Amino acid sequence: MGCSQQAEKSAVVKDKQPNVVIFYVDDLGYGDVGSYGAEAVSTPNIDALAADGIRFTDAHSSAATCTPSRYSLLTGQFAFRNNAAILPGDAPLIIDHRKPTLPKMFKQAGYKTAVVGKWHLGLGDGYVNWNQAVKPGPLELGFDYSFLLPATGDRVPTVYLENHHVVGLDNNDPITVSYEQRIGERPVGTESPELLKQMADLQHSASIVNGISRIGWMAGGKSAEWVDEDFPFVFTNKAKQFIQTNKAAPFMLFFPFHDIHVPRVPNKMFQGKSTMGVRGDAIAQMDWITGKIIDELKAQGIYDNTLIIFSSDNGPVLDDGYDDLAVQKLGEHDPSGAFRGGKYSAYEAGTRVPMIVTYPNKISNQGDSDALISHIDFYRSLAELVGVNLENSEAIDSENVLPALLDASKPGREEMLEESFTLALRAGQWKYIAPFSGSTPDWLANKDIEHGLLTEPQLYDLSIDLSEQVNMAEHHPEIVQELQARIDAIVKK
Ligand code: NG6
Ligand code: CA
Repeated sequence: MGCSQQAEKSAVVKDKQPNVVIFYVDDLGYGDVGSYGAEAVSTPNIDALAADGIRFTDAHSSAATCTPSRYSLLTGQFAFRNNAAILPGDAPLIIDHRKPTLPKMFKQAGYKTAVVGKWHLGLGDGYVNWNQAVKPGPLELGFDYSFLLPATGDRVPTVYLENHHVVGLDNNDPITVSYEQRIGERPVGTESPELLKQMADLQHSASIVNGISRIGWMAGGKSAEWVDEDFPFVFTNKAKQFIQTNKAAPFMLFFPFHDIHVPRVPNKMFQGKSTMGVRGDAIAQMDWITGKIIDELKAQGIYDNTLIIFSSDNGPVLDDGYDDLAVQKLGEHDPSGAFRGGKYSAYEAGTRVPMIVTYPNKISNQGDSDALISHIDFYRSLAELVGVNLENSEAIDSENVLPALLDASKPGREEMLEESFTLALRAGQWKYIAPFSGSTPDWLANKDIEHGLLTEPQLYDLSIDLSEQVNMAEHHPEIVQELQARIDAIVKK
């Protein structure tokens, strides 16, 4: 090959569109991985990723629960605009498939797209018949391939959905799902506790599948039941296959984990890997999965040209419905790091989560970044990365923070909305939490969680009070008013 040909080739290789992989862990807290201070479990694969890129210290899921966070990530819009809240397992798809989405944006740039993992954004357009083609769903939203756990591990139906169809379904044993009443022949948690691997609260005590009682009832579908302990291999293999098949094309892989959501039933390979019981073992399992997928990128020679984002959909929770000893075995481990609250909470730990970005071909300035970033910003930032111009009405809440994703010294947002059961705003040194006038759901009020829902305004000065202990609202009524006005303006946008 002549000199000029070689130069041409390396220019082509250099300019080749990067692949994008988004690892989206479920309920992983700021303090839950080694590179963010965890000692009770080791996470060598995630720590290696952090050492190879940028470790963010002020990055946030857009909401403190799963469905709203995922909604915002895939649409670039706040969940409150569509009343997106935690969904039952038989809910219709809450994203309008006729509107722009993150995967459609990637397809415009010529990407192959896939989602492998937990969905929890609803499926179908009303009643879902699990025995026929289940749609609209991810394929209609712009994913070329999908392999899903349809809702959550603790919700029926406990089957995998590949593209439009339930995997391994026997037509003579059709599936029916109900969130209203008991149906079918399966035993239930309230009556047959002797069948359970973990005892559960009333909400999680309906149909028993694989020794775990779930939320909701399911009839039929015996041959299609998943085995929770197989998740690490099933999902990892599907992601690896997608990477192998599409290694030559630029691709976007969205990999939302089931881990470390309840029920936490890690494979025996990971049992005892941490000192804090199954919650820690599920973290070890999640780290292993992350490593295997990264190994595949490396084996294909495409790791350097892949932008990887590793983060979590909301903050940490210990007791989320099952007696799995997460509380009793916690020891010194602090899942939320120095921050107050956790999953469901308006305080920082509701949304402030670990976030790591790598992209060896492009990131020159690695290390820690304190840029303020919301996952809602992925949409516009990744559009910038792949060169797609967005419509005016598209991803209206998403900001372009691509410079900060590629350089640890670059700033992120100036202000940021946080969604929980109320709204909160970060601006400069301030964190303002709007008063909550609704009624706190019983299941939340009864939990040992600092949800931060108060009828009066809260204002914290994070520059001196990172763990939101001293409410300054009464001392700074003008700041409260100003920040509430900013929230009102964002809501009206
Ligand atoms: C809650 C469930 C909780 C969990 C959560 C969703 C009860 C009492 N609690 O309603 O167990 O499933 O929903 O978690 O039912 S999330 O990470 O998907 O938002
Ligand atoms: Ca979650």
